Amino acid sequence: MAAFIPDADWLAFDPDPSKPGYSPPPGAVDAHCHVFGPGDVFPYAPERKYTPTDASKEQLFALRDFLGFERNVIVQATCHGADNSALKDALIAAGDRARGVATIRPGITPDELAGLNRAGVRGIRFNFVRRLADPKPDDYYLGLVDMVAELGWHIVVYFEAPDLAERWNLFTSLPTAVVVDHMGRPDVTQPLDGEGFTLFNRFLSEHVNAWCKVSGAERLSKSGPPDYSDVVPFARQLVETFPDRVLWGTDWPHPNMKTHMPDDGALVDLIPRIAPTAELQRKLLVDNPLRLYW
Ligand code: 0GY
Repeated sequence: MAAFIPDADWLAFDPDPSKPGYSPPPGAVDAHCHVFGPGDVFPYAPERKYTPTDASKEQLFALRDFLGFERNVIVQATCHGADNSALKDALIAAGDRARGVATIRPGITPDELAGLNRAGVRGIRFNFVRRLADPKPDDYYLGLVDMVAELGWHIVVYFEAPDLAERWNLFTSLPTAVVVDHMGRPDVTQPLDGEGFTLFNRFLSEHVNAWCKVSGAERLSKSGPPDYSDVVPFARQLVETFPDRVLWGTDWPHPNMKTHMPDDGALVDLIPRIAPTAELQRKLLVDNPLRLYW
């Protein structure tokens, strides 16, 4: 019997996605995905805000192969808090085919950091999304930055669009590369040149250490699957304007989806719509993630 019961409204990932029509180039990286548990081996954190269905490393690696990717960047999920054991286990099993982004707290020792580094961790994540984590004052985050910079790691930030203005000073003072999840979660019902997305573009254009993941179509879309047509112009604009600082990921196993569970094959088929040339696709899927993570 499973050690944890998933939330009553939890949507489990699609166990049988379609084969994408689009074939990623050799060396392609799925640069945003997670593992959950399994909870009987790697228990979920007591302070978690959700309890998911288990999503194992074996299932992630099978999806990677099925979709035509060679590598993964596995991001510590908030349901595991700052216990990175499941992440480390997946990274070690994947060998050179995965890198990781951890969650750390003040008081972490140099030995623990070195262990994460050996396993393949190359960054940490600050999560400002209130339904997932309790955001802290800027000083909390700044207290963790030096250790990370010394290791040559970078910082991933996950926030809702309104947080960008509020945390501007923090986000623009980080000394490492800064990678923004899911395009900073734009409101895709607004025009491309609306206030929020304009500010996000300004963040990227004024700060050459800023990167973004053009992922999360299934979360941001109001028009819905399988085309996610309303998200495409936002992602494409970022890919075309900042071709050397964009990453793409499936976001498998799609935590906290409430409207539907995406078909991962359909998500892969978005890639040529947001990165229309072979060169843009190679940068997005191969060159950029390899530069940052390998
Ligand atoms: C994502 C998004 C979500 C969850 C997490 O770490 C997490 O729990 O990132 C979300 O619910 O929006 O990118 O994985």
